[in-house]
Amino acid sequence: MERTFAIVKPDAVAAGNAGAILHEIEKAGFKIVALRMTRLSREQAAGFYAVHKERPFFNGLLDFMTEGPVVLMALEAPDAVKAWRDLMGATNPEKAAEGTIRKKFGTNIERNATHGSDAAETAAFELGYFFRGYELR
Ligand code: FUP
Repeated sequence: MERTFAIVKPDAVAAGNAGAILHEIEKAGFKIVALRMTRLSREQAAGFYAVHKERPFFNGLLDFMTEGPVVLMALEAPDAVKAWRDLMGATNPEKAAEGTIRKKFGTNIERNATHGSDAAETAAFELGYFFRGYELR
């Protein structure tokens, strides 16, 4: 078993798609280990996306990620990091495969409905960034 970190981003929550996305996650066989709805501060979002701080899209990404509530989740499944990224589809919804979450619920490369850790080490950092140890037992 492996764990990964997922976010239902502000676009998807505002559009009323959080429930449908959680349903897709459960249908695909993930166990939702921890879940919290919150609105990120700019500081929280900047820390989370620190690897992108030199990128031209960084400020726009922070505007977007703080514009409304998000749903934060710890997901568990065999090979969870890859399985969740496969279910989400490509970063750009226009390039995402049919049937993927970003294809169904995303709008463009920024407003792409969900986040998923890109590696096991990233998942460990991201889970620890948003959840307390006792929430991940
Ligand atoms: P992903 O791992 O699929 O979430 O994609 P990246 O780590 O490359 O990018 C992280 C987030 O930055 C994306 F979800 C959306 C945002 N982004 C942009 O807004 N513009 C870009 O050109 C690339 C990424």
